[in-house]
Amino acid sequence: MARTEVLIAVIGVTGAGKTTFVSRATGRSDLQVGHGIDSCTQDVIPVTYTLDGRKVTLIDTPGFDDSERSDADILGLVAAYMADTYEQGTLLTGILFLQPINQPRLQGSEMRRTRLFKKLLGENAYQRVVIATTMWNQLTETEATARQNQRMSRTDVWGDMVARGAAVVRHDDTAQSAASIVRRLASHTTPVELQIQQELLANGGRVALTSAGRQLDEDLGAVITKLRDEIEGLRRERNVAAGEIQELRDKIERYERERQELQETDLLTGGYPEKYWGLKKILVASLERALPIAAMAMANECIIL
Ligand SMILES: Nc1nc2c(ncn2[C@@H]2O[C@H](COP(=O)(O)OP(=O)(O)OP(=O)(O)O)[C@@H](O)[C@H]2O)c(=O)[nH]1
Ligand SMILES: [Mg+2]
Repeated sequence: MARTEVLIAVIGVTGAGKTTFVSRATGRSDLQVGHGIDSCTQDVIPVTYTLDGRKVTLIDTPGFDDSERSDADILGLVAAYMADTYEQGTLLTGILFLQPINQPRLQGSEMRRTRLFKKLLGENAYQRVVIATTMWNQLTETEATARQNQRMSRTDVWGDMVARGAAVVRHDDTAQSAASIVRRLASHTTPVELQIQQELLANGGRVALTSAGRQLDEDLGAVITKLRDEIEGLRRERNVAAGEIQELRDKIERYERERQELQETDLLTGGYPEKYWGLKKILVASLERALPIAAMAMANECIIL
């Protein structure tokens, strides 16, 4: 028998069209859609509606690559929400990953964020992922199709997810298109656990110890090294404005702060914004209950090994 309740996480970079999708699907016109270059959604926002007689909740999330907040902070927010719902036994039915197709080319930042999403999800969840491309009306059909195919054919972009059952579909920004995507995600009858949910439980709430946390730390380290190399290169040149080097130093400082922040994001004991204390409390209670079970599971794994 089909489960009656459907829970779908909507993820993707800032400006991908996540809130617009939720608005199209639910028919709600009061959701805050972004205008201009600044990021819009600042929190994890579940929106519930009814589709084909079933209760469906779409979880809108703040996009990575935010203009105001670091990726570490966003990862912490998403992780806290996922840990909380996991604790309540409310598992996801599927994940909708939105990707704007009007990016000029496959940039490093898109590759980094895609990698981060994969680590958040874990390979076992790929079959529950629908990758929907947005912004088709911003470029020609041929060009958009070519960009989508390129991403599907490369294993370091979506290829590995597709090989494990992820679907790639075009979303043309209409209510019909949104409904057909939600139906596809809702067709599964069993819930799915995300890697980050399992890992947070196993690591006592330390985001930095999850695969996504490690990936983000590695990426930040690589960006800092690149910036340092750039400074070295500039130093060797003549007539370089001091301001140029200072700008790079400021960037390094910002990324180092972000890295530090990531290390400190602990959903159990501290370093987390006050407004999530409620979530923390729930998580502490859940861990107290779940840790013996997790320990047993790990012991079983050792025996199998
Ligand atoms: N052309 C086109 N524009 C879109 C589409 N989806 C969203 N937009 C526009 O893109 C802008 C950003 O959309 P949002 O829905 O706020 O994006 P978001 O992913 O929620 O962004 P954050 O909340 O910052 O993470 C808005 O101006 C939307 O009107 C689409 O499919 N096609
Ligand atoms: Mg939004």
